[in-house]
Amino acid sequence: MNEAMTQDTGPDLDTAQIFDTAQLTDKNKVIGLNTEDVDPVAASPGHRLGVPWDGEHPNLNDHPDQTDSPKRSDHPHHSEPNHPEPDLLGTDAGATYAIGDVQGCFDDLLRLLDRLDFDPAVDHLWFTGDLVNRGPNSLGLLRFVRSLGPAAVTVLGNHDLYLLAAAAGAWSAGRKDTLGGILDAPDREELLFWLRHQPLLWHDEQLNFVMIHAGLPPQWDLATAKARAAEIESLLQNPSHAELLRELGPGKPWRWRDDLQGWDRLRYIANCFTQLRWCDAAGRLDLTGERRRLKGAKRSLPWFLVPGRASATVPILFGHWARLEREGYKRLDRQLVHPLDTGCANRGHFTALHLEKGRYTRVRCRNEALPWAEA
Ligand SMILES: [Mn+2]
Repeated sequence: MNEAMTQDTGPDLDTAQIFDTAQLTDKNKVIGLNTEDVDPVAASPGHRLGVPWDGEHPNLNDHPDQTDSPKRSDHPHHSEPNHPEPDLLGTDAGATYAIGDVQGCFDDLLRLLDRLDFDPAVDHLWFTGDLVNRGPNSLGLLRFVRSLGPAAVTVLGNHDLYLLAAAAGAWSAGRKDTLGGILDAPDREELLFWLRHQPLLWHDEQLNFVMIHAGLPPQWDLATAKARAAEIESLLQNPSHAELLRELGPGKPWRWRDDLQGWDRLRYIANCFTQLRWCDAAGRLDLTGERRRLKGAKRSLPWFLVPGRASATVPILFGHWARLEREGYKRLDRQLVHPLDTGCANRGHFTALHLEKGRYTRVRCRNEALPWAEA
């Protein structure tokens, strides 16, 4: 893996220069909350989750969170929910929330879960990948998601692969990376083992959703995508996974062929699942977006808008593209795609989608623990 792999997430702020990642394991050292803001009545973030909390927490009212409930007509696949509405007799089977890229923003995630009234005994969380890096507490986040056991599902993103590659000695972290807390942790091996056993693609037939981190090339239908994901997953779960991680990265081949072999084949597959945003009608990956000004079939489109996309019949949840709204792509529910990365690590929002109800919830992120965060 090379340095260029870290250049895909836009205008990230430089954090590593100004704070020590070793501090990130100690919440008390790095959260400078104003105790005057503390509302002792409000439940503390994580109170239902068994998450250790130090008694201080942000005022939950000083930033207007928003709940966005689109019309049912925007959600054709939700017109008849697969699960009944919660009743008053306590027989609710629980909710499934799909959540965009967390990137180590653990405190913000806890505030979101508190707002959702998440109950790990009955509810489920799906994460679109990139659990780690750039945010202030990747270690706490990773421990938390792992501790949820079957209540949580995550797919692997490019930053998750960077972490695995760094741990395997196949990649050197750059100055924007905040992975030191995990790499230095006493339980790092358990965490890394758990992480590299997570899938690249998740499909729930009952809920009728597929989740990936980045994208799919137009030639792959769901069955093909599952088979391609399994090729990488089986190697990642192999003790010799370091060799794979050394070969991955945003390089050639750009175009899929069924007869691709070896590292080229695996690199293309991994780039689709963890890096892809733009591609052309032939499935030629455009990992920089630079070719989008070309005409005709060579003009890049967001992967989900390529005509004839073989995966167009299944609802897809994905992350990785925090600037998608700013690129002008909104309300993609009719295309059956649900982008959920809204830039938490860059002072954006967290977005959660209640899969059974088709309801979006957004919480503004604060990154209180980052010294460069605005007051
Ligand atoms: Mn990503």
